[in-house]
Amino acid sequence: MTDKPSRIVILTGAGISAESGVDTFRDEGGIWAKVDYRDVATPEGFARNPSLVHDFYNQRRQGLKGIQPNAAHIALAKLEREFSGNVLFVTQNIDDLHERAGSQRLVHMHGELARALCVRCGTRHGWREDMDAFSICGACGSTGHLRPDVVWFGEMPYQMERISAAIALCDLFVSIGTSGNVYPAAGFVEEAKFAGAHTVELNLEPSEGRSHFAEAHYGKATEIVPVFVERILGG
Ligand code: BV8
Repeated sequence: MTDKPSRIVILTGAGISAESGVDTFRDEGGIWAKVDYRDVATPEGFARNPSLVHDFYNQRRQGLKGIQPNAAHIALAKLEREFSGNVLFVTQNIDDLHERAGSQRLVHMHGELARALCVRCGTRHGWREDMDAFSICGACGSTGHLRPDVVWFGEMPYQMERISAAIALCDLFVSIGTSGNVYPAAGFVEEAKFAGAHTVELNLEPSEGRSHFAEAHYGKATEIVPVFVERILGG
């Protein structure tokens, strides 16, 4: 990275929350090693067995109570506060660690664990307790129409136009803690390259998309992300 960037887009995945104690998906012993994503992270799976899906997300939502943001989340929030240019965080994660670390310009492209979506009236609202087929929508009062406000496989991620517009204008694209398996997020690095941005991967190990990045640093997010942020702030 030669000159000081002015517009940064930062994509994060499960790896940035790993050191906070949140399971990743595809590492050894990860979430998809314990449960079939087709059963719990697709609309078809929810239609087939809603209580299995509610249990899957209730467990993960309860887990939010015992975790804290780590040094990587905190460094990114510092970058947003102190950087003179423009930063947008795009996370695939559905935990709330970025916002709890202080990040504000944040897009949860795969939704949020601590929110509910009513399929009857379309309202989205905060939801931190267990959810089941008898949960009542606070907006329309109906029962049995709530689902977790997360984006399942086969569903359109949130705020894609805003994300693509930011990538088209960025001069630095950083990918942190993602295996680069899931689209359209995994394709963002190529959009950034096309826009002429410098592209950087910060991960524990090379991802599926490693060949697309101009620069890469491998190690634990709590170690390499603060160093990278200081380099950007230091100029
Ligand atoms: C869609 C939310 C279209 C719920 C999730 C091509 C183009 C477009 C779509 C597709 C395509 N090819 C295939 C598709 C379909 C599909 C897809 O990508 N499938 C894959 C499996 C091939 N994509 C979709 O279905 C998407 N929707 O395309 O819609 C459309 C168009 C029109 C109209 C309607 C629809 C929706 C995808 C979203 C699915 N939802 N989750 C939930 O969380 O339960 S995906 C799930 O994977 C999570 O969101 C997760 O964030 C995401 C990505 O995983 P990662 O974050 O990367 O986690 P992973 O474990 O894989 O990797 C962790 C990494 O961290 C590792 O590399 C590891 O080394 C590293 N790490 C570990 N520890 C550390 C660390 N790094 C640093 N420090 C550490 N300590």
